[in-house]
Amino acid sequence: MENDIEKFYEVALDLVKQAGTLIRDRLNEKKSVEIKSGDIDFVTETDKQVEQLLIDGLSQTFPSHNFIGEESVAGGAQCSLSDDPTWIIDPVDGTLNFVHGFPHSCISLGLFIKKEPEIGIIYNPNLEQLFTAKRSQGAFLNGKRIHVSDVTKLSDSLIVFENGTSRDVEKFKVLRENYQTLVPLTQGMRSLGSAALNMTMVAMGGADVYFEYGTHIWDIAAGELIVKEAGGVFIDPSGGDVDRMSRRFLCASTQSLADELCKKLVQYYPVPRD
Ligand code: LIP
Repeated sequence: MENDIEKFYEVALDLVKQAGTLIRDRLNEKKSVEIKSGDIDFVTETDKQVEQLLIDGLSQTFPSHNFIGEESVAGGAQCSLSDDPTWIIDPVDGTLNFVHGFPHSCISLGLFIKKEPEIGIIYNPNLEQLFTAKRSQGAFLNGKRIHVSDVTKLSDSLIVFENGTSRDVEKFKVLRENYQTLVPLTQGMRSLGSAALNMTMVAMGGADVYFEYGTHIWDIAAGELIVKEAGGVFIDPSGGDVDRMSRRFLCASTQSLADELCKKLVQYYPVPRD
């Protein structure tokens, strides 16, 4: 099994680096943008080409593997996780950033086997940041081991807070209430506009906690393993186990910080689920 994981990882990493050139070379080009689910949920030709490059390359080498890709699902493909090896792909996480030429967008690629994460790769080709993890083997940034911070209290924390792409009135009431609660309780709030890159900030100890309502399984699939392998926690925003299809999660440097935040949050349950 270990040899298989190594082979899966090597093939995937090579494809991610190839696909990354498409994002890097086009960051400052004019882009044709389509609106997906309304508001500011955009998709570009690059999103689709990156996803196709990854699926074609992986299925050629591993024909029995399954896929959950953001743009394939948007095109009507199934979004269901079986026990079989399944690659979960966000081809350009931070698409709005990419459209604007704001260099915080990345490829997020996770491999799940028996519904558990085995490989996580998050690559921002604009800034040459490559975050990787294999289960039980640690988390890395450009080959250097990373670890979450040791922050245990909200009053010592830098928190990541995203508005997301929807402009749903009910969701914004909850966001506004949580924002007003958390600003005075924390040292600062940040937002990169990419769930995957936000998760890598927690994994490398640059931020201490990040939660979001409205993400999809492809936003978080690689980041889950990278945060866990860096020593962090990955839970539901109300505490307890994450339902990966629920479109809500929280990751943090420590359980005590996560627990303190959960107690302060007004909860929101996105529909539909993934
Ligand atoms: C993005 C997420 C981000 C969220 C945005 C958007 P995309 O993914 O990574 O966390 O706040 O609304 O969903 O659409 O750029 O792949």
